[in-house]
Amino acid sequence: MVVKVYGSVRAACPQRVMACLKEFDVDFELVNVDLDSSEHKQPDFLKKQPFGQIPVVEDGDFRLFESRAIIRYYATKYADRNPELYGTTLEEKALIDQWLEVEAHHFNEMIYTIVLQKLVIPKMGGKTDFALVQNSVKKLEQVFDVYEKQLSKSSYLAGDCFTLADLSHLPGIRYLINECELGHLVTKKNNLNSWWNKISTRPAWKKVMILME
Ligand SMILES: N[C@@H](CCC(=O)N[C@@H](CS)C(=O)NCC(=O)O)C(=O)O
Repeated sequence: MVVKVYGSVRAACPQRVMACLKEFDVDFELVNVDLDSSEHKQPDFLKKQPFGQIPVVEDGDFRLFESRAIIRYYATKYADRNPELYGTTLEEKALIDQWLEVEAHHFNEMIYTIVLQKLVIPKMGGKTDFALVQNSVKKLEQVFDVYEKQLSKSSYLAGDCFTLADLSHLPGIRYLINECELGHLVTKKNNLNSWWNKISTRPAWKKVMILME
């Protein structure tokens, strides 16, 4: 049965899920949810996701929301297809979870503010708060200092192979580089830049980028 992903191909959180499904070679159908017309706030959609956000997946009778919960679910369900992605020992899994939490609680907040201020608010006719953007950029640079140091010790965030922790960063960094003109935050750091070049050229992520086009 084909997995249904309710979302939008341009939105970061559904992209996280799609990248994961592609890594595990899971067939899915993207069911477009039109954010511009607030389809995600309508009663029918709120039955699937009570917070009115994308993505949601439906896999047969099973329904799940929260993109990071979804990627953990599929990495566990299809672990035999790619065991490294979510680790094989308790410690490997714990380190991947640690960096997934860093992504969710340190990195994502800054990306969210920058994208909101630089892209979403102007699109809705509002004005960018440049002081807020600058503040978020400063905090993001501090987060990237930590990443740079970590990536001097291992090729990927949670060790020497690509895992969910790296995958989870793909949509946010793409926004930073391709849509927010802040690519220099990545390119000026050697380890961070070579990590980005490795993770963003994975076939699974390239397939998500093709869907976007
Ligand atoms: N923690 C949630 C966040 C979901 C989220 O923020 N989705 C965005 C798109 S990337 C959205 O639905 N934005 C519209 C809104 O919040 O009204 C997840 O990871 O699934």
